Amino acid sequence: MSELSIVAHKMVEKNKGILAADESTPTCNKRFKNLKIESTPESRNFYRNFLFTSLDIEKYISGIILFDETFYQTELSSGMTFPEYLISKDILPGIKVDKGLEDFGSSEKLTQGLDGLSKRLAKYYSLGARFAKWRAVITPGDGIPTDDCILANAKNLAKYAVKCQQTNLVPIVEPEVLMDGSHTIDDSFDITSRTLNTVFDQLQKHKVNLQGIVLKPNMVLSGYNCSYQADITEVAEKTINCLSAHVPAEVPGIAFLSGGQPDEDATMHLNEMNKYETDWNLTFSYGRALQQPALKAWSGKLENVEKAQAVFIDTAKANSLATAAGL
Ligand code: 5MM
Repeated sequence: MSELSIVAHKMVEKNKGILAADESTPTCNKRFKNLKIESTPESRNFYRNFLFTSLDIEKYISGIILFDETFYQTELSSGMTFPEYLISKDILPGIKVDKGLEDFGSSEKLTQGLDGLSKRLAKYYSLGARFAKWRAVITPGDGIPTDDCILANAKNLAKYAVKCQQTNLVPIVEPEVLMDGSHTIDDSFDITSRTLNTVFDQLQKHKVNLQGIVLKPNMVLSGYNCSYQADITEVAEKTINCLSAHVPAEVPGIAFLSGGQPDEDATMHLNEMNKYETDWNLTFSYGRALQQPALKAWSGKLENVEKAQAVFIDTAKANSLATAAGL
């Protein structure tokens, strides 16, 4: 097996999943502000430090996606950089490398970040990163998403994936169909199908080695404002059917994003999907669904850190069990 394939398999290993801790500074500011926590480089370092040093984290977490600022920050008791510290715990360090969203027409988005990407990837690899992440955003709505927007995002994802693999970094390919909106679960199914179809077509056209990627898709859900909310079994069935129709068997694993679902729903959907026989390992790459309970338990107070770490580990453990339908 190639280095890429070995790392990709390790990222989606059974009983483990990925912690998405790659919130950009504006997103982190927003999450902190909701709980009246001051957001400074020091408070963000402190928060990531206590999450990553939670007892037994390595039993449940295979890899952590970092934002550039965090990549250069340090584990506070050893002074090691976070990538060095994670490697010492046998957790793979990853890095978000897209540069965010730009308008595409009046109501859609195109992810940016290809300029200078190869150079940035080589630097991150030399400092310990073993995988990268690029998120494309597809917006359901009136007359959208357009085929043009899906194609433009898929091309950028494929170009990013090629550059990652040239640098021996496993690309997480993240085409996110947003869950906000009043679209039905069948709309979500159709849009996710169109998106995955175009993404894999572009990955194949660009000759991306599919054994050396991890797919990070949305689940197929009812839009949050839709009057009919599909239950856990329907979400699992429709998501599996959608993925089975579009994701080639060579892909080692699928690590879902949580997309703002209630934490327990994200866990139970993953658990239900793992009752199916699939070609790929199914795990999590959650941001909010893994962090929200711990962030709330901490609320910026020193005396709450131990409790917040315990809450984080409970959440990680529940999701680890869900990767084997163990709940
Ligand atoms: C969709 O967001 C990704 C997964 O997080 P959720 O499980 O909460 O949906 C997440 O990795 C996201 O891409 C990062 O937090 C970076 O987001 P921003 O908006 O700061 O680029």
